[in-house]
Amino acid sequence: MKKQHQILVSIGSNQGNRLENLTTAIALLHQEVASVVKVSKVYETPSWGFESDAFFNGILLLHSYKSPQKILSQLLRIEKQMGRVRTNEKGYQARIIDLDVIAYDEEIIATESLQIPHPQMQNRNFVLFPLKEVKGDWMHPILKKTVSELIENTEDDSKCEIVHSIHSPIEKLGLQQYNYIAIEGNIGAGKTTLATKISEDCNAKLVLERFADNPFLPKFYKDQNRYAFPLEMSFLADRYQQLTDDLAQFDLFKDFIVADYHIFKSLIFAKVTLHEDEFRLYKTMFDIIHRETSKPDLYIYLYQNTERLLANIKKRGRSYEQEIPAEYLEKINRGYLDYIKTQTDLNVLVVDVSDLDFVKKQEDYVLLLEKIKKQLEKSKEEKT
Ligand code: PH2
Ligand code: MG
Ligand code: MG
Repeated sequence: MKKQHQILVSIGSNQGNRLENLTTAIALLHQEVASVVKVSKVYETPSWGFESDAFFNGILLLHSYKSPQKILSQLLRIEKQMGRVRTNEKGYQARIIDLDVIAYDEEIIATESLQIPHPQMQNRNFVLFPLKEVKGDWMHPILKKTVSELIENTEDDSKCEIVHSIHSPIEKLGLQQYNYIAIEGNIGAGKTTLATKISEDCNAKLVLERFADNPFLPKFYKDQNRYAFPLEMSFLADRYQQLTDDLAQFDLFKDFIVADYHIFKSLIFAKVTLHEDEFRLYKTMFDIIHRETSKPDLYIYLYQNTERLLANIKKRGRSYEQEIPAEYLEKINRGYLDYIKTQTDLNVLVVDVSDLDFVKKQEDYVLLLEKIKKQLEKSKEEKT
């Protein structure tokens, strides 16, 4: 999967309740445009380049798959939505909100409607100071200078003082206080996509199943009777090894772990694919092994209707998956739901994602994050 783009946006206001204008814009951006991952402190600074009231300024780090043009047009829409009117007068005007794209990864874009990096950024303390906080390692792709070097070299001597601090919508979710979230779901439900996005946005360590390495999988889809048992055993061995390694290896620079599977997946699939006597043997082995693995703080089951599962499988195009029949997917779904019903001390969140698109629609992604937050808080309250 492609990584999301990192977009740096400058935010400013010098009319009305300036702090409220910034927080409103941040909330709207996160809800409708892209994940607002980091927010700098709020700086107060005299109007630069024109006579007007002092500004509140800051820098935001956004994560998104969207193009720079798309981001720009959505920023302009939010400015409008908040009541900004652009006049035909020459020069800068006082404004309740201004949202500018400063950088899009380290790309250079020069079109009539969009210039990236922002052509004035190196001349503005109110951009450089907060930028250093949010992404100090960013390198200007034309000037070939780091943010610190741009600050050393700037001719701007205007005052730029920290006056407030605000948390980013991602920080406000509070996921940092947990250890381990497992995302589950049927084949093609979107587990890996969601786990990857959450890990990027929330600074989590990502644990992905190494499905592609399993030599029995293509054989199994051709001859289930012959290959189900070695397939399930090798999956179990692999998942156990990976989870015990990855969950034990604490990463100092990450806030928690997000995985696109849970060890019990093995048992759920084995129950569907194995004969009864084989399953009994398998279950004995499983019970010995799984005791050693730690339990997630939250187990998310992404429910997706069969039609969309089949469409997703087709779209990702793994050749050996193309013949999977709808009945098989329905059995697996049943297996998951039966398992979930019996888990009284597992913190489970079932989300029907059939009508959601958490990659293309930011609102859908935010909805999912809010559900995750609520479920984690609920279980925390129940424990105390
Ligand atoms: N934006 C401008 C022009 N001048 N001065 C400050 N202090 N802050 C701004 O955001 C700002 C400015 C054009 O967009
Ligand atoms: Mg501007
Ligand atoms: Mg602008």
